[in-house]
Amino acid sequence: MRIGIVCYPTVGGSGVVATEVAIALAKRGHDVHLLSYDRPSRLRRGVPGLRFHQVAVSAYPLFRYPPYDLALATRMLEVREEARIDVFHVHYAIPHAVSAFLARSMCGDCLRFVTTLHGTDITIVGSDRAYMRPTRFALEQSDAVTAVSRYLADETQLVFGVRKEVEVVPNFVDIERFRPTATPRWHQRADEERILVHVSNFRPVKRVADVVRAFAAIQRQVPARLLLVGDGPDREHALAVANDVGCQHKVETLGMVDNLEDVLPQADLFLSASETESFGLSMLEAMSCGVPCVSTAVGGVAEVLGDTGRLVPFAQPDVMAKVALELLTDVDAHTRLAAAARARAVEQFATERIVSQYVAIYERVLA
Ligand code: GMT
Repeated sequence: MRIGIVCYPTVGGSGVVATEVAIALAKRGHDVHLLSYDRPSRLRRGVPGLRFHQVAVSAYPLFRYPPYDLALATRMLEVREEARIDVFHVHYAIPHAVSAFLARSMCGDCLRFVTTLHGTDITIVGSDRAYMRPTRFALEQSDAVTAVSRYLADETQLVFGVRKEVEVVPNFVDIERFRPTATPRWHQRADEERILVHVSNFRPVKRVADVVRAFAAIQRQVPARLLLVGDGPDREHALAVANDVGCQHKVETLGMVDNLEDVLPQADLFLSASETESFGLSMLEAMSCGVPCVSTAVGGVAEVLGDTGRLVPFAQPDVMAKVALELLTDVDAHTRLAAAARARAVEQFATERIVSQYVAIYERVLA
């Protein structure tokens, strides 16, 4: 098939998933075209069968808000004509699904599109009334709509009242790239230092300060270090909290890293304190490396972790610390959970298994 993938190029979340879908499809021999306003961070150069098309938006002085959605619709049509695209797969509804609908209307119903919902396009942005009606309309016009968890599919029906079926196609992980290494666990090291890790885009919804507060309580009980991976608006706040609670010397900020697969296996535990999380891709990547997760019980996280992690109430870092300490002081329980996390990632969320579900949807839409 000739497939167009549309996404945001940002680190984390929908852009990562869309890029990995594009790479996996190209590896299967499909002709894949990726459209975005910048080259996605996970797009390694030179993937055979995969071409990147930049969407350029002109910034005339008159435009306080350059109309990206129009530029994208035009680019989709251009790429469709040039590469004879069979089907577009747009990741993140706003504005991508609306642009796809516009492109289809402009060419007299010449293209099919599948929309994948990732989370904040429904849970936060979607409930902003300014975006509500066009998003609902574009979802209903999509040839198929998928969501990355049952939670998000249900939320979409609830918030938007869409009549269309929302199919669940979970996110996936490259189990060869994200795999356990021979790095010794804390109980095999002389210093017994527990390594905790948090990966996110440091947006307020991630509540990174709660991760730091939980860590502060943990490191008062056992030797520990916290690795903060990623960057975003709340980074300074999280570091200020580390200062306030006196654990700043145990917190290491790694910023954006290209080699997450080398960092995650070093950790003994992953902490996530999000207010909402439709899936939690970084947690799946940690699981695949054999790293158990302790997360707030929000959104679709339970669907990802199953019984291989621990869920704690939202905004209660002390409870998170207590649960984390139980695992970080019980070698048997930790070893069992680490193995179960890896097994679940391999059995339920391996790339091939999930990408096949997308291919089946493209085929159905084109039939
Ligand atoms: O909030 C983010 O981290 C970014 C956002 C996105 O769409 O780029 O992430 C959402 O999509 C990810 C990939 O499907 C999910 O793993 C995240 O759970 C989801 N974020 C939220 O629901 C807050």
